[in-house]
Amino acid sequence: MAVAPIAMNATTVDQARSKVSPYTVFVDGHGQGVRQGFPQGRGSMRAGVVSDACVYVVGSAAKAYETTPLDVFDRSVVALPDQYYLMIDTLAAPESHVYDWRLGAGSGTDYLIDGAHFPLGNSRVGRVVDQWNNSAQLRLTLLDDQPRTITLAPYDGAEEYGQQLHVSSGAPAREAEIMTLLQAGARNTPGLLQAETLPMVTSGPGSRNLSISGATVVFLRSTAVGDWVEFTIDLPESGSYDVRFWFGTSPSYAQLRLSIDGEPLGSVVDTYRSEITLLDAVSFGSLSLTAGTHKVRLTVTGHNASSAGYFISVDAFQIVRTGTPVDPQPLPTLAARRVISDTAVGAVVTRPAGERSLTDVIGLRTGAASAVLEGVRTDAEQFLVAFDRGPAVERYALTRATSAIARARRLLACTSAVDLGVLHHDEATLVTITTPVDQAVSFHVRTATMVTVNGEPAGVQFDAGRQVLTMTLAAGTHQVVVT
Ligand SMILES: [Ca+2]
Repeated sequence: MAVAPIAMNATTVDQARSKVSPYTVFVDGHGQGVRQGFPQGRGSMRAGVVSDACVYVVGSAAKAYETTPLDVFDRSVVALPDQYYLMIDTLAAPESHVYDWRLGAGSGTDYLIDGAHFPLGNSRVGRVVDQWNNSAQLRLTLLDDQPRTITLAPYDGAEEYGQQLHVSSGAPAREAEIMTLLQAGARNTPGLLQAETLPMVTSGPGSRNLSISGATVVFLRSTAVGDWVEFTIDLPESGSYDVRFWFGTSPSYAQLRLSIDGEPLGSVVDTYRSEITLLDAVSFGSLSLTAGTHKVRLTVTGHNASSAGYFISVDAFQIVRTGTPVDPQPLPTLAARRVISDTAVGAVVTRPAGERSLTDVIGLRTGAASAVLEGVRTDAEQFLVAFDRGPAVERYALTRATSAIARARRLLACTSAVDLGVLHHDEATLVTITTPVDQAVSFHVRTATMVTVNGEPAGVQFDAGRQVLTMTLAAGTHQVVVT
């Protein structure tokens, strides 16, 4: 299903590639053309509404495939800048093909599919992919009607780039759509200390930093029972602390125990494994510590009968006040589903907002007629309405629209199509509006006592009963603040 075409100046796809997306769609296993005379890309990128409420961008690259030219390859991205992205890949071709969405997934991270850890080289049918490292987290939720096979594989021919996620469109077809919700955020483990960043001494053996599964670890070249490595830490306050460690494993690693300021804590840990990888977090229990400097020592106590040596490696450890969270703050849970009508395709996303939740209706018009979807009627090419309660909206955004009604509330009325984004804050309503001509524009705001346009006070009419603001604007883009 092709989305409605839009008319704007196209930039080169090289810009789209470098600024928007490390993601690519493969057609029957083939990527986009790269040889001389067939420049990579051959596409265009166009922007819709760009506002505090929403950003909408479309990239098109149907002719980028040298062996299998497509009729349509549009990638529409709707971003709620502070919340999430919705990405819709729309593909159509004269012949049937299998489409394979490939996401450059980096290296040294954890992957989960539908909440279960997922090893490199495996495939699984799933819906939600989580990707973590020590500082960031990314979640992809596939909103397609049918389940997708997801594969985590090395980056073909460029293994130094780490891994790729492949999402297959399934059986060959002339048309395909891959709709994905993306959430990103920080992933900071409370009280995490990277071993390689701490002051350190050993009982004699040399040490150096190594990379294991993408993590930097302190590797101790220990050779006998009793060898140790000791880190110095500084605690800001006295109290009870919980202690966890992350160790590397290998066929030549030792058994070790932890002591803090000379006092043993927890059990002996065997870091021998037949694989070189990282152990899951090892908990050593809790102890009372005073504010100030402490010595955290790992001592070799022996080795597994299968191990070839006494080496150890330490990735990181965590010392947090007992009773406080030990895991990173997870990404907010969003409920999302694909929705479709005769005139539009999109998604409904429910997201938490303080004590309540908001329901976002996001749509792309699919034909010449006005789009009708989930209580929204508009001639916009793309639309977003975030419903609060009943017809109340937290934000809305419309690309190239003259009219929009949501649950019987008038959102927009004008003569020439505008791009409009409206975000209601408690203190003010932030509006970005682009009009191609001088015209009067009427749009919904909750209240209006004072209005500025590009920082200057402006004369407006406000219909308090219908909550509609009317103002005359010159051609161009304007920042409107309503208080
Ligand atoms: Ca580390």
